[in-house]
Amino acid sequence: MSEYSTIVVSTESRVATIQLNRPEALNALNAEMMEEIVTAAMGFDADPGVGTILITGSQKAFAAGADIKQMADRGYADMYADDWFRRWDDLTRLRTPIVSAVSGFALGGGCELAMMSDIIIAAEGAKFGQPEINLGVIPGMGGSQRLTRAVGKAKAMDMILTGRRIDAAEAERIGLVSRVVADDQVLAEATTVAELIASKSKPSTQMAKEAVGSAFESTLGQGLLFERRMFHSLFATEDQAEGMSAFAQKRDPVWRHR
Ligand code: CO8
Repeated sequence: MSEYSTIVVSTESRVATIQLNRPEALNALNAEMMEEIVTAAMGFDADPGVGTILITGSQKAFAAGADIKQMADRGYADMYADDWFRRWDDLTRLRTPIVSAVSGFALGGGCELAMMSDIIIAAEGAKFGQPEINLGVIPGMGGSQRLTRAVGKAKAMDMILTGRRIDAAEAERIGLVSRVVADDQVLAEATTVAELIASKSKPSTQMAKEAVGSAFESTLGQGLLFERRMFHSLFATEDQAEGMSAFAQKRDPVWRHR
């Protein structure tokens, strides 16, 4: 029996999959699910047999938001005391690349969870939105910050102030998602991407993720220095020597560290 009740996990070909599994609530993210997602992802991050984490939902919903029913009766003191949603910070500190396969609704916390991943592959029918304004609140899992950094002020304000949903085509046009594919291809495409990343040298993929991530956390000067130092440090790895010799010898590299 699975150790989790709100998610289903599996590992194959160095890709660990976390499938959100509360179909009765369109995968609304309650406290238990948040805990399970973060715990599972942290375990995979520490597993040398895992190169990529893949997060997915159902065909109808990636996740329709934080669980409104669980939050409805809470007051300010409860929210502050629990520091509600703080646990998500742990997910964003993982070094393993995270790919999300998004079908159906990715609303509120669902959109924010997708934005915590590194690559979003969307189905043509996917719908993204930050509808919190219609509930008398605002995004609370990073939407005002990550969406604005991803798509800029004009679109972020449009989505967050009006609560308007956007379709996958618009999400790709504004830079929210990496790729859009046919509805029945989303998991296959995301798995292919995840396996490709997992087949590469792990120090390189982890440092690449850290370097791109630092663009969102630092000034340009600090980010450029961080990138350069990471780049230098990769010259301490066998995989740098292997990758560059393989190129010169016109053969595929055989990575030592995956
Ligand atoms: N929370 C709890 N239950 C939900 C949620 C949710 N976010 N979304 C759907 N459900 C439940 C429904 O209540 C329903 O349950 P039941 O059958 O018991 O009535 C079941 O899932 C199926 O949903 P619907 O019948 O509504 O399905 P439809 O296909 O008619 O509609 C929608 C789908 C459009 C996605 C609709 O369910 C909807 O609008 N959901 C809510 C979307 C939303 O507002 N999300 C944002 C939530 S708030 C958030 O994520 C961040 C909060 C930040 C707060 C900051 C605090 C610090």
